[in-house]
Amino acid sequence: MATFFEGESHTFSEYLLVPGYSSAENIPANVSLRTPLVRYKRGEEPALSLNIPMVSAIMQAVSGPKLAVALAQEGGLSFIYGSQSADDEAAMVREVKSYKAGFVVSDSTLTPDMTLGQVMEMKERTGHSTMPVTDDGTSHGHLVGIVTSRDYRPSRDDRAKLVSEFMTPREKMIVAEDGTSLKTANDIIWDNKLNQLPIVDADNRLVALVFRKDYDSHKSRPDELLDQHKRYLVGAGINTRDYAERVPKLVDAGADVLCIDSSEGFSEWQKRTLAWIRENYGDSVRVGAGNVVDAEGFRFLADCGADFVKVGIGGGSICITREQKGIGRGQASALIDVCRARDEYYEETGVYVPVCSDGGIVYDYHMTLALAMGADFLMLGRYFARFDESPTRRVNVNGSYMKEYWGEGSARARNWQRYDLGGSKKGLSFVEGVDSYVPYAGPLKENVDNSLLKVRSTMCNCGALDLAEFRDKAKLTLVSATSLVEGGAHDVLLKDSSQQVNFRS
Ligand code: RVP
Repeated sequence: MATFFEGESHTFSEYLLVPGYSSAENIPANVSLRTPLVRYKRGEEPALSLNIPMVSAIMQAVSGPKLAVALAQEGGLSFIYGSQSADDEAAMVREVKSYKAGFVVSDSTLTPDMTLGQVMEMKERTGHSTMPVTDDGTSHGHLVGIVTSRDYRPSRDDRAKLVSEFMTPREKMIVAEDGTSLKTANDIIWDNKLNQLPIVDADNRLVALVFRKDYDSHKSRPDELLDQHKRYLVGAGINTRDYAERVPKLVDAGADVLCIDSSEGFSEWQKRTLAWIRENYGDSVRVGAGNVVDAEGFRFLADCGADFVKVGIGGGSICITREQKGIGRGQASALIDVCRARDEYYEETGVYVPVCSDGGIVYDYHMTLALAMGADFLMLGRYFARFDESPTRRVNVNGSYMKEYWGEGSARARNWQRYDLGGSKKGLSFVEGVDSYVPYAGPLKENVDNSLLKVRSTMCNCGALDLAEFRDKAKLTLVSATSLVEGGAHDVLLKDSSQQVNFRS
């Protein structure tokens, strides 16, 4: 006879927090969101912690170097996607580790023979109006000029006009040499009333741009997540197939933590992967595993040596695993079960193995609920895909800006290793994810600040000043389908019709 879990499996929207006593101390500014990233023994400090409980999903449409930098600046961490060659993934890790705050590698570079029409299309796609011009159109080509929105008039100029006709040519530009400090670069910007300063090497190759508007923001980043050499922390996804080739390359590139990226982690393949890493690197390489949805799966991976365990099957916004295969579990029930197992494991062994809630976060309050239910940190895909820094295109769909977002199990990503169950057959036999659009939401920083302010504020309502205290004090209640209606605006005619759009954010 099969095992039947008691009760239904629930998701975040079916729960609410009941406030506790808040003292005068309980103000958002006093709340710490610092949280362990990897396992540690009782009485010891974890080798790696996050300053905010957010990591970005191991997905092509989410975690590239740009998002990794932006998130580390806020105190979180990205896992660079593994569904690319090991060399390409390692190059992305290197890009994050070599990033110098304030020096931006151009993602909107032109060639002199491009047209104004192409300039406008690139501006629409990237949202950037400052575009250096290089001989080969790459971000490190020989610098020949620069285009800003002051160089053309979209309403009057011919869209066939060439960049070489309206750019500011190199000889009229002020640039600085590679090696210039951020402080000096900013002095040059101020002294010459510039908006940006290109940095070039001795061979006149473009290295980076320094922007005037970035200066202030670089001065105030209290939570940024840095290693001992003051470089940003970054993670990387691996799979259970090519780890012997991939892991050394990622470690060599400087990845701070790895994570086995799999839709279902309660398997011999994960055990073998973890064992191989321990044999070859001991504890010097940190690696998370998953995904699981119950206590049994958690204990298996914890015993195999996983540094953290990821929870969630089928709850991702782009995921159709439950429909395709009939496996999974409501994210809240899975998380509660696994967090209980983590606490029991800690009691028994004195080893704390952090739990990551992966997928299914739609509203900001879902983050708060997941943390209250016991998650040490959250992995988010859809949330980050909406921001400027995600690697996908921004497109206009019926008058609204959208970003593309596709699942790793979609035909587009072709990440068969994530869904692989061994055997000689390689490739996706059926899809477990979709290709979609999500509403564009602007810069990461503003959104993360806003979401976490809500988390902090709710923690204060529950009388908690850190995440461990929050877990202990949280009181949660299931809500009925009828009271869900009561929770939104109801029985009024909204004046602002935009509040009635169906997209949830
Ligand atoms: P969400 O944040 O709800 O968009 O979910 C992101 C998560 O969905 C990922 O971290 C991953 O676990 C899962 N995923 C990624 N691709 C797919 C798929 O194609 N089925 N699912």
